[in-house]
Amino acid sequence: LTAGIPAFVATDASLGRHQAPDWFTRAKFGIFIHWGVYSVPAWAPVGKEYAEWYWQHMDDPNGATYAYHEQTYGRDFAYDDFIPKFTAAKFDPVAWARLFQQAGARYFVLTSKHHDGFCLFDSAYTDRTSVKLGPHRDLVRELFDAARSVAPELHRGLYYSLPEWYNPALPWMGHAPQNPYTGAPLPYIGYREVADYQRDLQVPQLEEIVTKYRPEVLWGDIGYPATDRSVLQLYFNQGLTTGDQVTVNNRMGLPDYDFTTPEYASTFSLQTSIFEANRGIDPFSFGYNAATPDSAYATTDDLIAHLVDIVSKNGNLLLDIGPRADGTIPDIMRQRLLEIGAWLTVNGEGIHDTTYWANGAADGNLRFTIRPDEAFYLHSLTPPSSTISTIMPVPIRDSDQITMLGYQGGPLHWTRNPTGGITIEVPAAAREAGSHAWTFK
Ligand code: FUL
Repeated sequence: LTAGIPAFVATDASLGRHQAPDWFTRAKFGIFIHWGVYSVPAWAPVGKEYAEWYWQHMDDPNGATYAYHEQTYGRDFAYDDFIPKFTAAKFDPVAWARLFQQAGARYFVLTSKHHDGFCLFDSAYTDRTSVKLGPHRDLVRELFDAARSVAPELHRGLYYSLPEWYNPALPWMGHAPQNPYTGAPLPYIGYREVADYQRDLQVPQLEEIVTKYRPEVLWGDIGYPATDRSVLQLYFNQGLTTGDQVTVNNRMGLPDYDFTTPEYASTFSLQTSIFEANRGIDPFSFGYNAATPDSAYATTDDLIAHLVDIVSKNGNLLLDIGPRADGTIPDIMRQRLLEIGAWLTVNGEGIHDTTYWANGAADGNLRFTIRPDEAFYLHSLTPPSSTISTIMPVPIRDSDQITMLGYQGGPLHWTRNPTGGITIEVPAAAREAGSHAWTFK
């Protein structure tokens, strides 16, 4: 520790005082990446199940994946037989980092280990990793290094699943790996025996990812088995020493967290403490689902409306992409990200670095954001007709001018309504200058 900097200690008082850092509350938009062995089968009933849950679902005789797996790969093809096909052969971490930047994201969070127990980083506690198996590369290291060099302003985060479904030391699903059709026991490839899952594997691995990769977001999942407060103590103390402004989510099984994480939620209410909503571009999957037709993916209109809605309610959107097993990012996902980025290039001043308007976030299809001591923004989630009216009294003085971002035709005519709201006249040229969502300042 740096001399003079008081250490966080694992007490209710010090850990409970930690808050999401400024960069995180200003970021508004991040990219979530679910990538792993499940990216090889890349299959789930479209819109119904998460494709990254393939192993769990193939284990369920009543589920569609059980039958799909038998037909496609045969009864003797184990989940771990997918490992050699997880090649990352075309993984271009520099291109990924540039894409996230072009999307207007301020941070990303990569799965360092999902529920299948396969690590995308080099671990001293298991050989079930992308370094010892599959790609034989440290994928976390490569993406972090690439981002640091080509997009240093992108904040870097790691997801970590606290449990593993079939780890023999803590079989969450009730048993170690077995053939779902015959019940015959199977190896858990790369497993090194540990006596106590939490003490000998989970806590040391969390310490490992914190110290080796210095994530600025630690995104635990499931909350079980709850980790130890010493992990947060180490993480926060390291932040004090390095100057990293770090933050932790609410799924570590601990009472101390900086933000909540609603998953695939579609409606939000304004909250005074920051939250981070997550979902995929896929209608219902984080991992790549090759069965999802392009037509089923969320449209750019949907995603931008979602982003604006969330930001107006004091949230960030962590939007997930599922790369393929070879490391390529499906075109439909790339296209959505680039379109969001193009929109943010024009309209981002009403999103990034803003805060919610405490008097009310929503008025029909309108949303509001504000820059402290600066501009007030009104966003229309649907194409405006010839006028836009608010019912709510908005903080605009008689002398203020209203413009539309992306429209070069100058200030728009506006009047005050008897209710205290305003009516803005929107010429056709202004409506046509915008797309996805229309932002007035
Ligand atoms: C959930 C997981 O079970 C999903 O697979 C996904 O990782 C999501 C973000 O969190 O709890």
